[in-house]
Amino acid sequence: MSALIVIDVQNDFCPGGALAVPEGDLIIPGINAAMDASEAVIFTQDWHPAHHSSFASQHNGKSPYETVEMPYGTQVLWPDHCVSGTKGAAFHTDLNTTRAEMVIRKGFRRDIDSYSAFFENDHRTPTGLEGYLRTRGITDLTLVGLATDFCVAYSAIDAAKLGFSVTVQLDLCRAIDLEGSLEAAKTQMADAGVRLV
Ligand code: VGL
Ligand code: ZN
Repeated sequence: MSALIVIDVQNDFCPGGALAVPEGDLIIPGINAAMDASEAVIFTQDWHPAHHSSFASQHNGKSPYETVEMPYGTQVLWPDHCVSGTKGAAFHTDLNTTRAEMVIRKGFRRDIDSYSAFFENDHRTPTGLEGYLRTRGITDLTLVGLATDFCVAYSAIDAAKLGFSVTVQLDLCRAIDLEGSLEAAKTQMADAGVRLV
């Protein structure tokens, strides 16, 4: 069984949002169409408490897009975004949510970020999505959404490592692209056995 996984199509990642991904809204009509043709549909939602440790505002003297060392490794600092319950964290109103059978929220622990839909950034703390997919008998995943080089790539690589058959549909994704991060992410996904189409 296959599933479409729609990653983080939220107001804050679309133009006008706090961490806008260029053209982030342009992929929405295509994602809506892809849902019609999918067996199962699962959404992810970036969902941070106020004062999340990935926010530059929580680190003295740091600006967005600088990095800090966290116990789990290097962390890029972001503008405050996707604070749980706010309009910025809501799905974009153009996104058709009627087919979403499961919404997996991530990044809700203050001290650890979570790009991947499967594991937090320590690569160990599970979100529960793996168990959900396995108990439903879902083996084949197509990932679309935002941002190609962060949440989509981390999710795709973890899914491939877990043994799922993974496709990323690049025309239905858009990237943040910090210092070549898009090209690096594509290489890492390909190396992990992710099919890029
Ligand atoms: C994301 C940065 C911070 C993403 C989430 O959805 O790609 N990027 N939080
Ligand atoms: Zn985030």
